[in-house]
Amino acid sequence: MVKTLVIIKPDAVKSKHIGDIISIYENNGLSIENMKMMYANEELLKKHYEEHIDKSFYPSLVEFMLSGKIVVMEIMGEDAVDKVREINGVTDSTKAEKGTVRNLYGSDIQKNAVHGSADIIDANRELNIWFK
Ligand code: IDP
Ligand code: MG
Repeated sequence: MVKTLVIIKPDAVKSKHIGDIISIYENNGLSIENMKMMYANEELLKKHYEEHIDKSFYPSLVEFMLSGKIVVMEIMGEDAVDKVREINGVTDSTKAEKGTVRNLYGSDIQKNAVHGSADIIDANRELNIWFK
């Protein structure tokens, strides 16, 4: 059993798909271990997205992530990190495989409905940021 971090982003919260998205994880055998709804802030986002700080899309990404409430979840299960990434689909919603969360509820490469940790090291790092 491993743990991973999922964030339901402001686009999917605004479009009222929190329940739909949580159901997809649960129906795939994953468990919601902890969950909270909140506004992000620049300090948390800077830590969370540290690998992207120098990218050209970073300011716009921060603006998007601050544009509404988010739902932050600790999700547990066998192979949960990779399973969530598979369920979420690729970063660009327009290229995400049919039936994935990003295909169903995302709009583009930025407004892509959900975040899922990249690997186990990142999952632990991110869980410590959002649930410390
Ligand atoms: P991931 O969320 O699939 O792991 P990352 O490359 O880690 O994708 O990027 C983090 C987030 O930054 C993405 O989920 C997306 O919201 C945003 N993003 C990534 N690449 C771009 C881009 O080229 N333009 C605008 N936003 C981007
Ligand atoms: Mg990433």
